[in-house]
Amino acid sequence: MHRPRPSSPPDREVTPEEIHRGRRRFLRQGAAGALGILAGPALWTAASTRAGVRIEDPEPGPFSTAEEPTPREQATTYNNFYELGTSKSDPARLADRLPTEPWSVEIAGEVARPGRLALEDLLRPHTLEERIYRLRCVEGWSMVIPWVGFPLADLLKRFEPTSAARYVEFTAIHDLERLPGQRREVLDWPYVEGLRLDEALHPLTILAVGMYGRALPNQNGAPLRLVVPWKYGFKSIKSIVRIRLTREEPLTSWHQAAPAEYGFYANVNPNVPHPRWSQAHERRIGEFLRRDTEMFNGYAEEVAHLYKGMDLRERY
Ligand SMILES: Nc1nc2c(c(=O)[nH]1)N[C@H]1C(S)=C(S)[C@@H](COP(=O)(O)O)O[C@H]1N2
Ligand SMILES: [Mo]
Repeated sequence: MHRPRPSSPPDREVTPEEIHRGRRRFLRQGAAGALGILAGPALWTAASTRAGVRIEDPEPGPFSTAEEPTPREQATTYNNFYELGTSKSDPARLADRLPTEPWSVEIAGEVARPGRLALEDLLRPHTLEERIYRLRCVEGWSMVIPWVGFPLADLLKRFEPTSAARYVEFTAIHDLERLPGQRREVLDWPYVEGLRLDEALHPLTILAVGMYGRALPNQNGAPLRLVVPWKYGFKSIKSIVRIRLTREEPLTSWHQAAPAEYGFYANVNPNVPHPRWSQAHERRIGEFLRRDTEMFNGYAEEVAHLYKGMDLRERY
């Protein structure tokens, strides 16, 4: 993550590994423009995040599971993305209906430096990492996905949250003309999600721009999505256009739609059933036998302290 930039050489001995990386970076600076490779920090362009563009050399990030990733084919054809339709096959089928260029993100609310940035300017200072995370949907299926992204904390800190900021609200694209799913009022559009500020700043929480070594396919939330691996999949909001720091707990779409079924926290918890089904087991996409669901989706060691003293049945 703290990879030295070419402009600021580290004032210690340069290791062979760094020389190798430096040369690779140099080579891809030449190749990037010509081939449209999603390249290092100085080289972002609007085209860099176009779905499917190859991501060169993301750093291996922390917290990756050693489990086998779900086949890419399945992770990109079995999706929930209600803006494109409510069936699992709609998002891949209608992916080209999502307009992703140009893309900008507004940073608003309780920050010292609010503003709207073109996506490439938002991304430029960040170094991409690959993190292989489990993702479990509230419906009872799960996947293992090699994400490419960077810690949300790094981005939030740039905009300097004020001392009044306690939550982060995320809003997804709203385009009634182009998004087929938004013609139906299955949710009160746009899709909104939220985190407590300490959850948002947790080092597991990332903004993803890619998966499987390539820029995000539209159906997986291009060009920018949240990934919060210890929470049910619906917290990992896709196609983000606004990030707002707030004093109050945001009203999230799924909670608003069905408050008894979907809470603000939505932590993966095998001990707290959904009102209509158990959450004790899950089916890993591509596998036949069901697995036991783990507390906090297997990330308890990293995140359990965030909820110390909280009644997780009350605050589901
Ligand atoms: N904007 C938006 N984000 C969304 C959704 C959605 O409908 N709209 N569905 C959520 C749900 S329920 C899940 S399980 C995950 C699925 O992510 P994936 O398709 O990349 O596996 O996206 C989440 N993010
Ligand atoms: Mo989900």
